Amino acid sequence: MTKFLITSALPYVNGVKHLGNLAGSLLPADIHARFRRQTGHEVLFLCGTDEHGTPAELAAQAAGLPVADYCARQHAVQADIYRRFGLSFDHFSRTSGDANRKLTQEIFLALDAAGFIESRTIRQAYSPTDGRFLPDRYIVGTCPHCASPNARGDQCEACTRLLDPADLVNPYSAISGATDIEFRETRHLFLKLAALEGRLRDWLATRCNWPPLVRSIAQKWLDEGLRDRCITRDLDWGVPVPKAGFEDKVFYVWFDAPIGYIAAAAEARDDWRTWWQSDDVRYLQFLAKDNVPFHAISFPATLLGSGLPFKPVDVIKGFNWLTFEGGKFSTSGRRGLFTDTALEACPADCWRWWLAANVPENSDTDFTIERFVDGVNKDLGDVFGNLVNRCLSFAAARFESTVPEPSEPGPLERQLVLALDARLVSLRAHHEALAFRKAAEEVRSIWRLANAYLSEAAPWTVIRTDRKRAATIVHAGQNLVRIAALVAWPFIPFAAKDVLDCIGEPVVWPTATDSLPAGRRIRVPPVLFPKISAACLPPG
Ligand code: B3M
Ligand code: ZN
Repeated sequence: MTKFLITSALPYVNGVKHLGNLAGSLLPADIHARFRRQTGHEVLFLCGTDEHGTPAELAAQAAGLPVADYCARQHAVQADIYRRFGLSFDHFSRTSGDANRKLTQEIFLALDAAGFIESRTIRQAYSPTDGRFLPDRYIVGTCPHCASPNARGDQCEACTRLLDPADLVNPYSAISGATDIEFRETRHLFLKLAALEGRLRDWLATRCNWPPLVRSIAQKWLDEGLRDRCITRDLDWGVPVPKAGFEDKVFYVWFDAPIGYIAAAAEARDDWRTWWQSDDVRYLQFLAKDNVPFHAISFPATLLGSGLPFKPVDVIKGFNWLTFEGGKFSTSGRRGLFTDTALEACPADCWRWWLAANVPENSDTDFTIERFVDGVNKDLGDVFGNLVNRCLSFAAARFESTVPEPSEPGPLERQLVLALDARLVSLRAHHEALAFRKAAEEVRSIWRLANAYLSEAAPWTVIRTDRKRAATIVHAGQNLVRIAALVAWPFIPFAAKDVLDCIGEPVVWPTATDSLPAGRRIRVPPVLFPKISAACLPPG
């Protein structure tokens, strides 16, 4: 048994997240956490809301609420949505909590003592109209790299490059729209990333098993040379900087947010140090590609430089973008489908299945209502739902709602076990390799295999002449229903659990030869996946 520490990127607290956010970190992390639990491992699965920084302040302002109240409210809204999506976090934390403040300050002090923090005078964007400095998202302009007109002071969303406000062309204030931006001198603290480059390279060299998307982004960063990063901001909301002369500043949100992973563990478990400080834990992070630089470079550098015994990540699984009907999802522009409205339109399992089976793993993937409706109706309705219903209903009608006593298996059953065995081995390998699309494909193949067996063995015909043989087939069919539900469980936990409850089975990892005890009473679930149509879905 290995211990698995699994984290999903912490969604910004502002606003309800869209399906792209779900597909690009939260959902795959949950599927993996479920798979690891199902195969008998100890798992600590953590997430939380990222509550500091300018996104939270700007959204609170727009909502007319004090930022602390706004964050508390939005945290609860997001936590509830994720619960309804079946995301099985062991803890859903908040980066504005005490644990994160203490840990962030402790790690900063250790970095400072080790000589990796430097105070520098910089020129910062200042708006006389607003009477304040404009860090990060408070300033907007044209990206110097890709010419996108909506680049923010900290990062260009279009090309994902990290920016300094001074890089922006034609900058203006996000508060007032004022263009009279000046650059004034002020003192800030920097994390000396350049001085940590050697250590980071050595550490990254031990991570050669990372998926190519993440490795190439990390490598590109290293090859371009690391620039020291300013980790303080002129804001009120955030973790206070524990250093003389900086009392009126807070840490940059990207400094404290990943430390939130450690804080979440500290809040969740008394033995949290064993999760963060021991070698028998495998630590996996799930995140979208724009978050890779922070997780592969700056957060590991922070931990390595601190000299504190926190374990940097073992594997980062990064995702490309999910697009919506040919364009970008946009939270600010409310373009696309959002997690709250999605749940009103269709059960969580439908979204989970489609998004996992089409997860933007090797390239960007386009969500369209048509592809979604078609995929859900086929895979969940025609294949999985149909398998469960026709098999269990037949057993109910002809075998008094019990598991019949089987007789000797025939050639069909022997072939079936061999085929299933191979598929289960490959499914497990895909899960272990974090290959989500392939894992979903394999699940679909197992469902198809089960349906093909039933169609070929045709118990409804056989029973007219040979009840004993029909009993063997129905028994094999019920075993198949069990396996079909068990392999489905990480993907569609609600429906899978309903089916397992009907046949009286717990969640475990199946083998091809497992067999339900004859005589057990079973129930037939209602139609698992009634057909959906585009008409029930919001237009986005
Ligand atoms: N909140 C960005 C995002 O939601 C950021 C992730 C933090 S992970 C420590 O995409
Ligand atoms: Zn750009």
